Amino acid sequence: MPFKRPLRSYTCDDGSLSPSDRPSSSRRIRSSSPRNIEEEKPLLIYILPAKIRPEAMSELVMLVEDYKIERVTMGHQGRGVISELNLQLTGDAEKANIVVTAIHMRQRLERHIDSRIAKTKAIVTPSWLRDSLTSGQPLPYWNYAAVHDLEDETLRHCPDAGQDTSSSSSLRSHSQEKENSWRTEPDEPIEVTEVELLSHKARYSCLRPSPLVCPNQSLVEEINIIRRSRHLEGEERSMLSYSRAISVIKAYPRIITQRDLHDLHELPFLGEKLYSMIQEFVKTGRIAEAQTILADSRFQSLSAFDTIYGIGPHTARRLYDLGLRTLEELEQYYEVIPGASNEETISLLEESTNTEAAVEKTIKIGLALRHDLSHTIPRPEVEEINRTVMQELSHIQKGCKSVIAGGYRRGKPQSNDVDIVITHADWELGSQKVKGLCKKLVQRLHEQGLVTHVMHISGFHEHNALRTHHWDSLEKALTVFAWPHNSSWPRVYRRVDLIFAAPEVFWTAVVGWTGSTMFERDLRLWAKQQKGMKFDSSGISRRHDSKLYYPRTERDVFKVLGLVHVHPTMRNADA
Ligand code: DCP
Ligand code: MG
Repeated sequence: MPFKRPLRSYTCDDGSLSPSDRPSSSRRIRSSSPRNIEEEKPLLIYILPAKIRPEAMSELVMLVEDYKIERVTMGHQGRGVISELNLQLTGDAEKANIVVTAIHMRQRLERHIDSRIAKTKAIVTPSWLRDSLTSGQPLPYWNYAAVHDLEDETLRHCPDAGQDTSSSSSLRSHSQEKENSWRTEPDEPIEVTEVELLSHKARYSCLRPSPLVCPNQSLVEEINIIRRSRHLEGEERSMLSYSRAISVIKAYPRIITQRDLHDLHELPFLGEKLYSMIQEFVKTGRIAEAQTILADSRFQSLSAFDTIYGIGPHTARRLYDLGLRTLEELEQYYEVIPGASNEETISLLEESTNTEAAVEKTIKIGLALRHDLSHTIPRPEVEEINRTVMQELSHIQKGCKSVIAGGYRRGKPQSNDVDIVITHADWELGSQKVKGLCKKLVQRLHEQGLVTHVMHISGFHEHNALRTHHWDSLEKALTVFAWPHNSSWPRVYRRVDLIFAAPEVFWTAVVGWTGSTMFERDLRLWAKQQKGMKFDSSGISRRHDSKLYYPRTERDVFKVLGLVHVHPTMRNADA
């Protein structure tokens, strides 16, 4: 959990920062070479508070302080080998070797730090600090330069102590660093000017701003009941009409009242039926059809079955037709003991098939773990799962990067699962380096007791410009994760998806896995109908000659598709 404390309490007389009290640390110090810690000069870190939320600021400070305490304790207890990462916080930017900042614009930075001083420092993102602390060494700066205009200066200050993320341990040539520098920092602020370029009247949801909670959220939720019912009954066309209507209402900028009803005719996808439902809702606060559906026992059973991982509407209806009505009856039918899943997992490391036996195995796991899997995951735990997974991955392959995609990236306070998109930082060689990593990582996480089940695992297939289905072709594993018994997190089973992408399709993978589902559907449709292109998580290509595009940033993905960049938190085009 981030620590909420006033930052003043960290400031000492000499301008350095130190905490007034010290929470127990759960971080691991990586050992490297023996050294006398007393003789060492620390790297001085200045964390610029501007644009960093107070909770995040406190968390960063605590991470450094925890790390320092553990490191010193190890040294004094004569445990011999200690980490080479020796950091000291300072409250004085001028004294610092490294400035950690969430600011990306030079002019903005210079409002806080004099330009002559800024030029003499390495200016890096908060991720550099987190990742260096996780790996126990000062990482090279090339993926972490915070301010593009000061990148040259930052790279000049790169510590050669940092272990190279490629096969060589020395620093790469400057031009190569520049070539390889692309950001994985997802915490960009919302650009108001970009939001203004979007329109709630647009036909594609990738051209509309869709916040997580919209002014008409209760109307959206009422319509969503009808949408879900159509989905459960296999009425896909009707379901899509409701999904489209929901996505249009999500972007409507104010509460719909009697006076607004007329304006709704200007919006796409709101036919007569939807219009009268909205009218009814505005008048009564309810939609009768939605209330009838909610009270329907068939809907209740199908909805309950559909919550189980591995059971889709088709299977739910088949089970209902067999006379099953409740989840307890399902447990008996599948001979599952709640909370205990002894299904063998490691055999699932073989590429997944859709055989009846494989599907049944998945359902049994989903059913056995349903109580845990129905609990949503708070953001700090999502972040900690990502950090843990990446730490384990660093034992197999150095230099990998990840972005947490899915609902988390769209700003959801609680997620149903964790979607982690992973690549290698080396633009040239990264694609070779990530090949086959998915299985190795899952194997390692399984050996460490962190992954208990593998629901699905699949290898890489080439992006195909003519392929019609949209399930991507990236290496991925859909797993069940659980913290060890001695962890500070409760041992609740969590669904974690691990998606591996080569550097050249990393940002398409991130966009593809950020969602929401309707936003993705419209991105694909926009690419096809308006641009003659094919978009999916595994790449962007031009249909007529299969030319492939390799965007280096998320903004580039939107640029290639001829779209204004939509901030992740404005991509909530589903209920
Ligand atoms: N996605 C997609 N098509 C798929 C699978 C995923 O477009 N076949 C995209 C859209 C989703 C995102 O990936 O928003 C992640 O999928 P999740 O099922 O994890 O959904 P969310 O992360 O959006 O929400 P949550 O996990 O909280 O339910
Ligand atoms: Mg998710």
